[in-house]
Amino acid sequence: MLHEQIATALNEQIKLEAQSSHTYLAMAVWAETNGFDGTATFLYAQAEEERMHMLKLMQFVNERGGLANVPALEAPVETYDGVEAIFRSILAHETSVTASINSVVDQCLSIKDYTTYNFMQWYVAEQIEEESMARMLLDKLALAGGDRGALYLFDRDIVGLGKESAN
Ligand code: OFO
Repeated sequence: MLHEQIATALNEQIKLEAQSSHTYLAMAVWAETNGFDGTATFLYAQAEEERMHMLKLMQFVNERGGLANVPALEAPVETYDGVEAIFRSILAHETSVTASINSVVDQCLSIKDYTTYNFMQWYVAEQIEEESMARMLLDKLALAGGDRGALYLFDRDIVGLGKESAN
């Protein structure tokens, strides 16, 4: 049976993953309607991935005798100053998701819930990947320096990265 404190922490994480999916979806819509079709494809795939992160947590909570909450979500930001602004926002967001996951892991250790601790290691590894992907894309955008031709290539090349990360 899931400890109440852990059930609460996991439900908060479920909400955060759902909010992430929602946020990526709004970013994808912005990209698609502003001529960045490759970036939109990448972001739609990220939105799906975040939904999968949410579902995996929900199933774990339910399987361990808890009750997964289907969360109410906040309306995401819908307008962005450009692709770089999107990836800056993604990095800040993913950094906060990592902090939240670390907090769940801390709580698991403090109450000796080693099963959830083990389960959460998948999320710990996933966050390393998500943060490093955002940093790598920001580095590429910094190199592009706002040049239209370079941005065109960025938008073309990001499609493959989205497929790689959607596992
Ligand atoms: Fe679920 O990893 Fe991003 O938020």
